[in-house]
Amino acid sequence: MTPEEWKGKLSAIKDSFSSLISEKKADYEALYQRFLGRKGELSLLLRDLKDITAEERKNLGMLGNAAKQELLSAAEKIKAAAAAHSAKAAPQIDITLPGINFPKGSLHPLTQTMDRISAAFLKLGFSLEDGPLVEDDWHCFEALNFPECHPARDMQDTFYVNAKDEKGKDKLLRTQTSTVQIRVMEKQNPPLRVFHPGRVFRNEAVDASHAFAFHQVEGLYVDKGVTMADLKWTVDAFMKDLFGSSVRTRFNPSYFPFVEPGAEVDMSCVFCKGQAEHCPVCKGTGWLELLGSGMVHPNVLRACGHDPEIWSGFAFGCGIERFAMLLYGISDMRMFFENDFRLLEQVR
Ligand code: 2NL
Repeated sequence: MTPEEWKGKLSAIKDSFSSLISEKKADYEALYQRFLGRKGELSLLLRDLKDITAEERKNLGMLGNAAKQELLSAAEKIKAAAAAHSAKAAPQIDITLPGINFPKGSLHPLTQTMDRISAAFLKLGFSLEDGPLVEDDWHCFEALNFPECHPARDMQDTFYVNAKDEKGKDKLLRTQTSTVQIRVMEKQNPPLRVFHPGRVFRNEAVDASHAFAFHQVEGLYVDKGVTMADLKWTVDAFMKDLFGSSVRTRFNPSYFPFVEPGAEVDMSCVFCKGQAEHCPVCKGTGWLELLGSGMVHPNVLRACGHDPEIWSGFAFGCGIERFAMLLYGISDMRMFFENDFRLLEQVR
């Protein structure tokens, strides 16, 4: 190659480089590879100097090296501009900034209370049952030995639904969880030991201790030779499990159509332990009325197809809101349905 040819090639390389670098999408890597890399056009041309005479080589070498510096610095500028552009397009993340907080939810206080009650029943060998909220007259009243004229059957106390049951009677929203116990007794033969926590409905004026929808739990045990002593032991163990082993229980005679005899169960006051004259929870009596209970009425056993001469049983029930109020120190029943975060966050 003559020196003139060599110079011609060099200027052709410089021309094509400068036309490429003026393009908008000029890419550093591509330019470097094509001109300056090991097999780049300029690198190869510099290698060709070896075929040129020594005196010419020095002069051409200077021209070639100057061109190499020129191309390099132009390519570096492209690289820097591209880096600045991509930094703007994808701004750096400041990993020292506090992250977005996803607060952890929690179960509603009533759900937590139901879970605790369920755990207590399960430990005593009762199994969990479920049933419908919309019921018929039979399961809510008739089978439970409610007389036809009982006030609970009145529109004033029970929500009736615009639908008829199989006997042509109006369907209703169940007023107690006993409906599920009846359903279990109808399809299962004793011995049986079941419980059911769930929602019930009553057509009542709402205040601090009344709601039109609330929750109950009820346990039922039917077997041969079940007595009031079994009831007393079971209820006592149940209450000790929930409120601590120092709690005591006492039974007072009471009336429910579905039991005979029936009893209300008081628990010793867990707040003042019977020691405070002005305790706001037990009003200084030392006792809290918490449960209803009794021996299953023979008519109820018969209604479910079981002979009361062979089988006997006990049942007890309570309102879950009242339990939750005691467990968590909640003073107004309406708070359970308001979903105020201040309450929900306190009970975790
Ligand atoms: C209360 C009182 C009670 C029962 C529920 C019951 C169920 C059947 C038969 C007999 Cl199938 N009894 N349940 C018995 C006594 C009381 O609950 O104060 N509940 C909130």
